[in-house]
Amino acid sequence: MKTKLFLTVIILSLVSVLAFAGDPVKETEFKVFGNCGMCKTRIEKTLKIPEVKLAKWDKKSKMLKLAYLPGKISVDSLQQLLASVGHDTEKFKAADSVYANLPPCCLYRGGDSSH
Ligand SMILES: [Cu+2]
Repeated sequence: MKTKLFLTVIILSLVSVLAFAGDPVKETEFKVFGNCGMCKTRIEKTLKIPEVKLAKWDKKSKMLKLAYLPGKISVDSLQQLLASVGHDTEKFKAADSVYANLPPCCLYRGGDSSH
């Protein structure tokens, strides 16, 4: 009786440890609009969070390569995070007020500015 309870406890704790250790890392990539090396730094710095294991943005292709924990954060949240620091994605646009505060070299929208 006692042994059975003990075994159950062991099994349950093993299961939870495995579930934790097995938190899967998923790789993905999506487009993030930006211009220069400063954009790269900003984009990659913004994603220095525990839920993201790797973030690499390519200036030429504008593609962001990501390794993240889908159990902890969604791609939408990550894209919203980037929009919140001024970088459009195909799904989320940065607020004009945030975009306007970027350094001139980072203004990637070109042509559609109102000044
Ligand atoms: Cu820039």
